[in-house]
Amino acid sequence: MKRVFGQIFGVVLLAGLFSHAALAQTADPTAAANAYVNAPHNWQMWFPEAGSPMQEKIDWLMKYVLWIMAGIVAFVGGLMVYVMLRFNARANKTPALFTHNTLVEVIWIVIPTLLLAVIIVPSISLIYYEADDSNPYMTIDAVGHQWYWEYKYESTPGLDYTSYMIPDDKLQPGDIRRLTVDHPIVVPVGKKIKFNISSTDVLHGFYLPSLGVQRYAIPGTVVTSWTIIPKVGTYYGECNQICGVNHDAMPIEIKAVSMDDYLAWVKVAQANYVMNSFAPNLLSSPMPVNQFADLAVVK
Ligand SMILES: [Cu+2]
Repeated sequence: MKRVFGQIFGVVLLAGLFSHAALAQTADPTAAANAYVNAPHNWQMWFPEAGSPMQEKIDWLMKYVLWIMAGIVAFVGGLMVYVMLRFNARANKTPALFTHNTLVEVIWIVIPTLLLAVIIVPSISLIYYEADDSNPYMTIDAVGHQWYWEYKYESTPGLDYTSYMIPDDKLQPGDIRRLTVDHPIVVPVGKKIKFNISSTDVLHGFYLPSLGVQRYAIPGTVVTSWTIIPKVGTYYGECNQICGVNHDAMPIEIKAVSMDDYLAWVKVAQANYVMNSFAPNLLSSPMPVNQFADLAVVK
């Protein structure tokens, strides 16, 4: 009897393993990214958790300047209270008549200058760090449309698709209202990703707060930014330029996955939703890369 049970158990176990293997083959390659979700939450009081080295540096600079500012506010506030109590008319029946004090004047010029110097050095180095989009592993064109995003993978010919927000009545369990999209950006973890940001109609904003990316999407020109995402997960952003009536309906969802999952996703994406457009005629028009080039020649 025990042997029969053992055989049945073995068969069930094997069947389970095979069905799991079959499932794994058809599963969404980006599913692992759902384990860690970096999205805004209720009563959030601070920046989102940094998801990239750029946002870590921005976080650091923000706190560094905040502490300097808090020190200045405390010092100046305390000084004002002291002056009001110590040097008011009631406490000084016969006022002093001097108008200058060289030492005090030197101090109130030198100390603020030093403060500006200790702020400007890390600020400028961060600006240079942000601007350095050289040697990316891959480049993605992010094109703003009224009102959705289009993503084009320059390294993967033909991989060019649209990304629409999931409307409230179509949300699935686990989706985030006003942030989850039908086709997110998918990138490999730990690789430098460059974004070429543009627009086909009006000003949009390519804004990924947890990655430290914020750039205008401007019709007729290309603005670049970049990111490295070290941790597998899903990150969210939004268009943050008022771009029309559905401005709130063009969020950005970006999934960072392992290189294997990324390559598997590229195959799935190429097969399933290359140019998955709801508005094919809009997308088939070529992007105006530099519509003002002729003007430059006239000048
Ligand atoms: Cu927009």
